[in-house]
Amino acid sequence: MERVFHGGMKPPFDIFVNQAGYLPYGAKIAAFAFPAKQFSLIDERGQVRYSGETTCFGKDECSGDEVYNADFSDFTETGRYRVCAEGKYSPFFDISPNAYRDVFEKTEKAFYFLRCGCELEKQYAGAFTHGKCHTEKALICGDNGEKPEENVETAEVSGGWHDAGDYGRYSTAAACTLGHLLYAYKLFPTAFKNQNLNIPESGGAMPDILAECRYELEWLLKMQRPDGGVYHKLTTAHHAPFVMPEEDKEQLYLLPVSSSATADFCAVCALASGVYREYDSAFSDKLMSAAEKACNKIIEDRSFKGFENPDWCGTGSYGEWDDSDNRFWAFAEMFAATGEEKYHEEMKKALEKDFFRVGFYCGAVGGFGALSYILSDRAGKDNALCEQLRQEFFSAAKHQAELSDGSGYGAAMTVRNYNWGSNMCLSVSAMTFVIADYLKGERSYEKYALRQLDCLMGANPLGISYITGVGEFSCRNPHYRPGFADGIEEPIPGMVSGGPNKNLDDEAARQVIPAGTPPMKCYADITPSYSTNEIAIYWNSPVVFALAYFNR
Ligand code: 9MR
Ligand code: ZN
Repeated sequence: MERVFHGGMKPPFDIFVNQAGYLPYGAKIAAFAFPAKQFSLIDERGQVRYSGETTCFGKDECSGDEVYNADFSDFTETGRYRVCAEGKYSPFFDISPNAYRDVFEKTEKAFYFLRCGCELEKQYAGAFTHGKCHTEKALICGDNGEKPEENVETAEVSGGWHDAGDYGRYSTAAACTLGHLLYAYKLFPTAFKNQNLNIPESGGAMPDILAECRYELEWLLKMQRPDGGVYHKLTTAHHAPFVMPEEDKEQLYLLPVSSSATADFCAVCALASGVYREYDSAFSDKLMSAAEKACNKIIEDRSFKGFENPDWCGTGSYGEWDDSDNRFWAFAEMFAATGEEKYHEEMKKALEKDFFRVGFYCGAVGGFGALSYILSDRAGKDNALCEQLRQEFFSAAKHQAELSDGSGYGAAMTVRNYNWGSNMCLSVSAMTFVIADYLKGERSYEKYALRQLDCLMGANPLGISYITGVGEFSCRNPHYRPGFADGIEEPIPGMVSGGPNKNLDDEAARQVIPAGTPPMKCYADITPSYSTNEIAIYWNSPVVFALAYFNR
């Protein structure tokens, strides 16, 4: 029987902790919503190993809870413990330097499970096998999204990762995900060296994470038209029913080129070209010439081309209303990759527009551009501009730290942020804290990054770990098609659920979550609740980024 849990129900534990555990020298703060003055840490033999006083946080706006915190940061002994107060308990968790190893590997391996266009074999996928899927050719739509006739031009575009709970493949979502993962590798390469994710490429010279990203890049390269433009997405006309991917035999379509997709493609190919050079120079060259072609396209044609679904298509649209951030990222990466002044000039021109310069979202990719520019060592770099961008990261981190301090659960979130995919907001905050510390060479925001991860992995008002297979009480019924169709009770491990969404954008959530439930509890661990419990590649990738920092 499926175990159902949702906002409005009583969590199985009353004290909420990071169920993956804590690092010996990191911050360790549990939270709960009942009054208690004292708390203790108990080991597996029932021995009290630490006692302390709680602090009353008071009323927490996003959860509606009167929150108490138990801070045991100064307890550093490795072991397995739970927190106890007033006869109530947390789940067991580890204090260990390796507390985040397993979740790091699981969230990375999740991408393998989303591979499209190949069979997932038992030796790598365990029980979660599937047949080769979505390999038939796609029909190319008209430039304005006109539905093509059955016998028009087709293209071979197999491969890549399924985007999310659906089987679509979307260029901007792919680029954003690859941005998170490739920057994680660039900044913290030691976290990824010598990993064995048990994927078909494991054991090769290339780190597994790069082999996995390459699988997506090889597909993304196919999304480029001969003129350099990049198709916005590749999907069927409507989302498939809940069948295994190989059973989804509907016609695939390539939907029109967008300038956002073309710019993001340019950016991520230029970035990847540098990352892969030491492992495969031919692949690196191929990426660079694709990036150049896309770049010429966005220089030649400066008109903004967003994307809107034509009326015959009901899959995700990933609409964008402006492409300045995408262009900024593209030109910043091209400048970093080539040192050519013309890209530098274009980058500065893109910066004249007003956009969020430190974003790491699919619709706001400025942060990648800023990071690229700050990290590049090209002659001619404008140091004042560079410093400005660094300061933007610091002020974003400062602002988010204030938000975190204003939350009983340490979440750098406001009520406004609890929308579809709110866990991305949480984990992008963790990224921002990590980047601020990285750029400063300090450890001032580390504890805030940890609190975002805590919140994601169980130290939240529902006491649930939003990562499948991580922790004693984690989500079990995320919205993704094989999760239902494979007939296996356990979910694929390492999948990050979208998380609480105050707007309850689906009927299933509205049915089970009581009206008036506070934003941070608007979550339903039931398969049909796509707006609170779907998975997506770009909800996993910022988590991988933050975890890379703590596993480096
Ligand atoms: O995250 C997107 C959310 O903000 C939108 O409201 C929603 C409806 O258009 O779409 C979400 O994105 C989905 C995409 O369209 C298709 N793949 C799954 C994405 C995550 O739910
Ligand atoms: Zn597929």
